Amino acid sequence: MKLYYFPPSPQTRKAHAVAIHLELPLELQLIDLQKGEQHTPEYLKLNPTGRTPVLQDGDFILWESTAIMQYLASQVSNSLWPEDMKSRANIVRWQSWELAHWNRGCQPLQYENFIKQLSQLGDPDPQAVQRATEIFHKEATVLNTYLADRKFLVNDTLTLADFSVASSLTYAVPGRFPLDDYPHIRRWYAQIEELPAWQKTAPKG
Ligand SMILES: N[C@@H](CCC(=O)N[C@@H](CS)C(=O)NCC(=O)O)C(=O)O
Repeated sequence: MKLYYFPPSPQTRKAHAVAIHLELPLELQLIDLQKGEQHTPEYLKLNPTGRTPVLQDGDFILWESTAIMQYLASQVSNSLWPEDMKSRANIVRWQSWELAHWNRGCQPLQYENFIKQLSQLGDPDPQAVQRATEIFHKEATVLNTYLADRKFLVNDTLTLADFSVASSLTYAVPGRFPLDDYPHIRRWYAQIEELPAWQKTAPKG
């Protein structure tokens, strides 16, 4: 299997981390978003949305990080993606929440407070930061409360749900995410940061 990836991307990170955690052999092909390689005709044939990651398994092409994580984790029996329906539905619930809601707070904070400065695109837009901060607090309150009496998100063991929700926190420090009031999120995320697969996929520099 081959993963078309951009290592600094949180969406890439969660798929790549799952493969490393499960020790699945993966060929890696860099798609440099900074050079616009996601827009080449060859790449758009693989993913018409022009985004990373993409997984190729023979003739089978898959885009969208959540689908890729589930496909990777279905290759071998494991507790990240357990067999029973209720556990799987619970995992998909958190993966859906991450992309639909959590990421809507995290991604703009990451962009405004960190990426813009890194790419010399100007100062953060205060209105965009305020909007993202409001969304962040609303969703962080949900996550923090849920984690208050849980070690991990599903079945009190590490699952795909944790990799998904954690990926949005990749740039929490340089993106100045307001996490001070969310001790359960910080405690939970500290455990994820201990994982070798998370450390191996941390953005460089
Ligand atoms: N929903 C998609 C989002 C993928 C995504 O937004 N990838 C970003 C990097 S984090 C990307 O490739 N952006 C390139 C672009 O939009 O031109 C997924 O989960 O795979």
